[in-house]
Amino acid sequence: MEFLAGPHLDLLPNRSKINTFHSVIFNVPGVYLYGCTPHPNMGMLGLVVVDNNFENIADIKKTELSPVASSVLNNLLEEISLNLR
Ligand SMILES: [Cu+2]
Repeated sequence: MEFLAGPHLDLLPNRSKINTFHSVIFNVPGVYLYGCTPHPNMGMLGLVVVDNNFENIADIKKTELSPVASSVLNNLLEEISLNLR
């Protein structure tokens, strides 16, 4: 996996190795978008919300993705906004 967007991506480790356990400690609050390294544009994406902080959500929405991946991202964003209510 690799991070596609998020606050201070420079502070996070590089993409994971395939079939290897990968752990990340998030020190900066915010929303992080990650994708399966070979297939982010097929929509294999996920979001991590650290410290319930959504300040950078506009940047996440601006991430350039394929039409399929954009639609998956929109669904994920919808889900986290439903969970906020
Ligand atoms: Cu994949």
